[in-house]
Amino acid sequence: MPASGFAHPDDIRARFSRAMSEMYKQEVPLYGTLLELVAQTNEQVLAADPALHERLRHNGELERLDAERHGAIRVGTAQELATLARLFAVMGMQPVGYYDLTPAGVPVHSTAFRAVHEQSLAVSPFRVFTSLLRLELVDNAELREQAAAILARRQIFTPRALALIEQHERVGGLDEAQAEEFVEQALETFRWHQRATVTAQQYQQLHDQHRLIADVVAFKGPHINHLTPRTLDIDQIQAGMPARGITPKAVIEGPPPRKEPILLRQTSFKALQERVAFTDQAGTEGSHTARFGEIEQRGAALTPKGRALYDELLATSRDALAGVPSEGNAEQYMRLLGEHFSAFPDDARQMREQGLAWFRYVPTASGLRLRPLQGGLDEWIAAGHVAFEPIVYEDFLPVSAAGIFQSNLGDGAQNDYGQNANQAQFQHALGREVIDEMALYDATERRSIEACLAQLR
Ligand code: OOG
Ligand code: NI
Repeated sequence: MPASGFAHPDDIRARFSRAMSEMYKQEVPLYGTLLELVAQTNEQVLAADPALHERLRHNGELERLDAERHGAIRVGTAQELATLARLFAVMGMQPVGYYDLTPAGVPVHSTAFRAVHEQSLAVSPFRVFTSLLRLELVDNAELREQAAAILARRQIFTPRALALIEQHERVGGLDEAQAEEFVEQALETFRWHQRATVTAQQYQQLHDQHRLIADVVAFKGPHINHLTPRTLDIDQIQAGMPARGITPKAVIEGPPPRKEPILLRQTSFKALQERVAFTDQAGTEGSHTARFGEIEQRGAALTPKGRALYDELLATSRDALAGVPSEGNAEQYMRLLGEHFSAFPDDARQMREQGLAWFRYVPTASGLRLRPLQGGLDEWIAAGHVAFEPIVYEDFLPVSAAGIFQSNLGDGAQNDYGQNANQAQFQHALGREVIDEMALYDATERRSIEACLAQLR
């Protein structure tokens, strides 16, 4: 807890995510259209399911239902990544997990900056999927050096943002006025710039190497490339996008629809072609395609055992589909997913008994009435004195992230970077280790068990 007089990091994060949403709606009007569709669909789902409505109201989730759950950026250098880590720390966000995107032909590796404690997540779950370009994987030495030189010249943070980060580190927090200024200044790093920093020809060379490289290198900063609200029915939105003039990606990433949702399901609209000005042009004669909108629906966080089963079932579903999921085989892919995932129990009790998911435990009214109780958790659950519900998954999925990248980078040229995970190198750039997400779910589950024991024994 910060000392009194400091703005709470959770509040700074909540404010920042609202400011980001306002900015992005203005920058990408089609994203505003997606938000309308999400709000309307959520309303319909709630009207048709009073029990769900009541549960969300009870959990305090109703008010922030439509708020963004995540965004994504891509940076070019170790220094940029390390400074971002310091910037996100002001908002109580830490790097969780390591994602290698090279198997998908995308020359980046990534982490998710997010809150780590369930109480902070309840205030604002906003997270930023952050990728670092891996120029070392580009085999054209001349282009590699040119890109590195261009990146070395840019400063993606405002002087005031840097000063406020230092202030936060020096004294351990920011007061109200500083926090407000911090949100304004931090936002500048994520703003879109129509003016590129390279000539049309340089852009073309970077683009020919990989569209992602052009996106990272040719601009003043790591513009936010999408934001992602939460939906209560992702299948309905996927089906409803075309009627609103929104072109969805071919398939929803992640597990198939289930009664008891697991992990993360995501879909997006395809990136828009936008006008840009290169340095050797007077007007905006150029164009660039990078920014889009996404939606997500989250379910249970899985234990290592549950995650291994998920990975296996996803891999066998994909193997059974000849080729990658696309418009042409979308229906077949969804059918295969459904078939293969019948091997994953679709029931919280079974998932718990088989150790497939993480759970939060709470004493029931009968447990509280009859305390002090003898015995332990399993007996109390059997007797109805303790209830449990899955802990929500707060992270990302590498295969899904690859699908999102590919749909917005264009399905065209596939590069081959082999399998090239290098977590040590990523952490060296970041200036610290990433947190293991499983340890966080384990700690959240343990805290809820300890609270039950303390209340009921
Ligand atoms: C990030 C793509 C990954 C997700 O939700 O899995 C992602 C990017 O395009 O920069 O956002
Ligand atoms: Ni995303």
